[in-house]
Amino acid sequence: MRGALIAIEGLDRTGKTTQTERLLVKLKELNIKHKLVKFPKRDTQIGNLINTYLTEKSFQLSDQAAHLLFSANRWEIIDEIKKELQGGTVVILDRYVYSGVAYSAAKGLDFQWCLNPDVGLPKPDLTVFLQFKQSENASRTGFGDERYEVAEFQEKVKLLFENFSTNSEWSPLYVDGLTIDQVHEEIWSLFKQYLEGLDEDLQVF
Ligand code: NYM
Ligand code: MG
Repeated sequence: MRGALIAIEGLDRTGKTTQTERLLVKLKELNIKHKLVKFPKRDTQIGNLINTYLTEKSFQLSDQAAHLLFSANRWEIIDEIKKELQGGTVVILDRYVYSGVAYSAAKGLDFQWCLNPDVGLPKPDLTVFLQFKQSENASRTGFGDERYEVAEFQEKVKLLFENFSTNSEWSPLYVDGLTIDQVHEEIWSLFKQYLEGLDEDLQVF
């Protein structure tokens, strides 16, 4: 049995990080082996560059080069993730390939071109996509000042994410009007069937 690979996806400010933290607490309580990986993973050399790109508007990089850095940031840690899965650990991803494609394609890059560098990465067994039914997101306060944290751009990203909604592992979760606890309960109800681990091999993008 291998561990499940679970991704939490969504636009900025939809509560991904809060929810992944809640999941970790629960998994700890239940004594289930788990590992969280947050992408971009900013504490590697590639991740450092990405962090500079996101936080310093003066750091100039072509959209293509930035895109490839985000993908490289996944590839540089994927063997470690696979090893954890083989050892029976549940791996939770806070953003993954879907963010990679949606944010770059929203800038006008070709969708398939955006997916290509990630082809071969393992597909999650479950992807929970946090979203707002209303485009309430656009008017939400609390955007930081990183690159991309602009309402109009987020609307474009949202449309691009919709391309994945036909994937079999894709589970949209509307968070409008729900409390943090309620969202957690919803995620948990999707999540719990994967806790025992899986026999089938990982699929790949
Ligand atoms: N982002 C994230 C991308 O543009 N491509 C990617 O492959 C990934 C993983 O990074 N606005 C963007 C989306 C976010 C930004 O992520 C930082 P976070 O989760 O806010 O730290
Ligand atoms: Mg963010």
